[in-house]
This record gives sequence, C-alpha cells and structure tokens, in this order.
Amino acid sequence: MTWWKEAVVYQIYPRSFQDSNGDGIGDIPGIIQRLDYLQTLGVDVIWLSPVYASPNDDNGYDISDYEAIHPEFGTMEDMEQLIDEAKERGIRIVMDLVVNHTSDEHAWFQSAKSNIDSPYRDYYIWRDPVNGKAPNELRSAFSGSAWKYEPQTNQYYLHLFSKKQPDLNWENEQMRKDIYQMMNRWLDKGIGGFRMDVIDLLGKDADNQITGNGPRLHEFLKEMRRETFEHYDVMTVGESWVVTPETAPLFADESSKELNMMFQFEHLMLDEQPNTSKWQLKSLDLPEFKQVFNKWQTQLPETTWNSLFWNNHDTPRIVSRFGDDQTFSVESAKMLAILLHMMKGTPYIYQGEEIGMTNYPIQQIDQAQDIESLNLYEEKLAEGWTEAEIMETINAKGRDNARTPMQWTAGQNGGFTDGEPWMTVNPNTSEINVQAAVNDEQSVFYTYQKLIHLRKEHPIIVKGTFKLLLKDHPHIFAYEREFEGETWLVTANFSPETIRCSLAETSTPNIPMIANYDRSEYDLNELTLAPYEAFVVKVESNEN
Ligand code: TEU
Ligand code: CA
Repeated sequence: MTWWKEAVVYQIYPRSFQDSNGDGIGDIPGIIQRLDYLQTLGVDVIWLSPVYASPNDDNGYDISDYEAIHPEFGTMEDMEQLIDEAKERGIRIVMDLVVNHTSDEHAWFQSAKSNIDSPYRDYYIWRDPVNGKAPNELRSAFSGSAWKYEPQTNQYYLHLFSKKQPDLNWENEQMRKDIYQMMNRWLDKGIGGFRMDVIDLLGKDADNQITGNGPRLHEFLKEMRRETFEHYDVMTVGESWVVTPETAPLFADESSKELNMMFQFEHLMLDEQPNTSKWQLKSLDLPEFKQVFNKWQTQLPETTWNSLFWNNHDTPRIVSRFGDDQTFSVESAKMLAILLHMMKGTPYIYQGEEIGMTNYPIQQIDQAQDIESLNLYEEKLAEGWTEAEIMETINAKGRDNARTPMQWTAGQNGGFTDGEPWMTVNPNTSEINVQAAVNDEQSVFYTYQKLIHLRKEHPIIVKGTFKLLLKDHPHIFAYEREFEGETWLVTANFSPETIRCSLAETSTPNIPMIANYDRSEYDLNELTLAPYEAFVVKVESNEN
C-alpha cells in the first residue's frame, strides 16, 4: 500500500506543543486536545518526536527506556489513547525511532559500563586507549571528541552525539534482535510507522572512522524491514544529512526493500560555507538552490519516493531563514508553502510552520536550551570567535528557534501553558497564533489547508513530472508539473523586490489555482510579481 505517497505529515515536538497540566511542558493529553485542529488543517499523519523515558540531555533523543513514556509527557495509556483518538480522525501516529544510540542511563549501558563481562558490553562500541588517549580523531556532532573515557573499565566508548548518547553497536546480532522486538511491540499498538533518526550512521565502522553509509548499513536495514515493519501497512522515513540522489535509492527504492523515503538536507545546507558547518553562514544563491531542487525532483528513479520539508525541530524557522519575517512575513510564508507543496513527494509540516511562526533571537547564551548550541558556544569561544559572532550564528541556525512553544493564542504564554513555560514563548504570539489564523481567511493557515486539499484533489501534484524554468533567474523560482496532458505552472518571486518577467508567448488570462496575492488572473506574457508573490495556474496544454 502506498497511502503515504498521497499523505501530508505534521511533525509535533511534544515538549513545545500543548501543556495540559500546568507544569509548563507540552504533553500527550495536550496533543489529544489539539487533534481537532490538526484534522481541520487536513493532515493525515503526525510524526511525534520522542516521548520515551529520557534524561533529556538531547531533549528525548537520548532514550533510557524505549517502552516507557517520559512521565513529563504522560503515561503509556495516554499514548495508546492518542493513537486511538488520532485513528478516529483518520490520522496515523508515526513514532521517532532513535536506534543509533541510547541514553547512558539506559539499563543496557548501565550494565555495560560497570562490568566488562556484562552481556550488554558489546551492545556499545568500546576501545582501549591509544597512547593514553582517545582511540582516534572521530568528532561528535555536538563538539569535541566522539570518545569518552570510562575509568571503571579503562576503555573509551563512542558517542557521535552527546557524551550521554553512547552509540549502539549494530554488529551485535542480539542487540539488533532486541531492537526489532521493541519495534514490533510498538507496531502492534497500531502506530503508523517510524521516522528513523540518523539512519545512515547504523553501519558505522569506528576503527576506520567511517560514520555514514558504512559497509553493512543496507544489510542491517533490509534485515530490520524483514523482521519488523514489512508485516504492517505503515510508512518509514529515514533521516540522513549526507544522502544524495545517487544513494537515496539504496534506502528508498521499492527494489531496495528498506524504507519508503528519505529526509535529505541538501537544500538546507546552501546558506553555509561549503564543506564547513551550518555555523559558517553564507547568503543563499537562488540558481544553486533551484538546481538542488531540480536534481531531487528529476534524478530519482520513478520507483524511489521523496520527502519535502522546510523545517523540523533541528532547523531555524523557514520564514526567517529564506523568507522575510519583518516586512513580508505572511506573503513569504505563503510563497514558501506554495513553492514546496506543489512539488513531487510527501510534504512534512513542522508545528507552527502552518501559521508562519518565526525564529526567536536570544541575547545571551544562558537563554539557550539546546546542548548543540551550548557546546558550540564553548568550542567557538576557544577558537577565538567573538561573543557577537557566536550569538549571530546561533540566532541564525540554532535549533532552539524551532523549539519555542506553539503559539495558540495572543494570550498569556500564547495559550501553550497556564504555568511557567519550559522555554520562553515568542512575544510575537500577539500577532502570530492559531486563534488569529483560523479566524482570518487570508492567513498562512488557510494557504496550507488549501495546498493539502489541492494535493488530495489533483493527481498531477502526486504523480506529475517536474520541469524547472528560468533556471538562472536570480529571483524567480518557476517550474511546471505535467500529468496526462495537463500542465500546471508554479511561479514564486523569492525576493522583496517587484520583478517583471515573461513566462509564455501567449497572453491568455490564467486563473490561479492558489496564490498569495488577491489577483483574479495572470498574464504569463507580461508578469509583474510583487514581493514574494507566488501563484499556481493550470496552463492550457498546447496539444489540444
Ligand atoms: O539529528 C541528526 C543530526 O545530525 C542533527 O543533530 C544535525 O547534525 C544537527 O541538528 C544540525 O544542526 C537527529 C535528531 O533530529 C536530532 O534532534 C538529534 O539531536 C540527533 O539526531 C541525535 O539523536
Ligand atoms: Ca505538561
């Protein structure tokens, strides 16, 4: 079944979505309270960021018990109620599967670290010191060495993320079996599938310093599918920061019998200096940006499906990043939505994106929550960056931008909590909030709702081909979709300037399917595009 090709997914970061008991932390009963809102938006799937037991060193991506719900989020009964109540509304719940690593507070690691003969010792990656130091130069994504010394047994263990996230050893067959049994117990609860955290790292070869796309990666993923989700009508999406159109089919082509699709990030790595890190900022070059989208829209085999997203819990808010969150906030948020949702692939909407939520800049580092930003601050200070340089890049790219509480109302704490929120609510909740959005038919919300509706109504969006136009134009992103003789033209002005251009010889008026300015028709021969103007027209096919 490929229902997931027609689906639209909504990602919830539970900690910041809706608090129901006044402790300032979002929770599962709070999500249940908001299911009617999500049904109104029209989404088919909710991808839930981790709600399992965790010490929250990496806000839940450090799991200490895969089969217990973090008490801050509620109980397993709450989780089972969420699955059932969502299903009543035609919404599936996709869980976040984080099996590259566990928390160091997981029972397996607690046993492994204290006893070299523990049956769980080999569930992790231990190595002897080399000349009294770390075994090799592998680095953590959260700054510093990827090896932590454990004095009890005089060995180092590998952690590609925080010190409290020891990497699992996927070479160990019993460990893999334990993971598959856990996955099957979750599948038997009726979940809609899995989003797979850093799935390309499972095949790592630490001794040869290979992290992504290791030698046995696809062997493991084929085994995982055979042993678990192959037997259920569910969807799977894998996350990889290094996947390319050449390697994506290895994970997601039908013939690979692994996953349904991949999250790839190439379009979100173009505002950084090449071959550095997201923290070395660079302005976006639109032709380069268009070329990356063109590649992903045209180079995948017909049998490899794609994901489409601007945002998740790790990225800055797209309207602040590629739109204009000051002067043309609504227009640019709508433009970005139209541009992406008319492409081929399963769209993912990150909580708050549908109402145009923006980044929330901080003034000093003690306002930051995210371990990635906190560690980066220390690392860059030591490298001689000024405080101002570090705060500028954290405000541009820090993950906290995506984790400020969902803005439900203009009221106290944006209606997120009656208590003290775990993270400050963006003050612009006074203007940008769900209540205002659903009461304003011109809001960003109704653009997303209509895009979801169009996708369900018109097969061309799911099945059509993609053809990039004006590939070298510095400000306009335009493309055509074609399906069974029907052609749709999508045009977006990616700039705050008014831009004139011509997209066709004919000057027959074209009625928009959707647009972010209120125009009755478009003359493609003589277009004048307002700042961030975007529209979609059905172009009468030349054949008939
Ligand atoms: O992210 C994968 C990952 O590599 C990111 O941490 C990325 O490097 C960084 O966010 C870019 O700034 C996944 C989860 O989405 C992330 O939240 C976790 O922190 C990470 O894995 C470890 O589980
Ligand atoms: Ca709560």
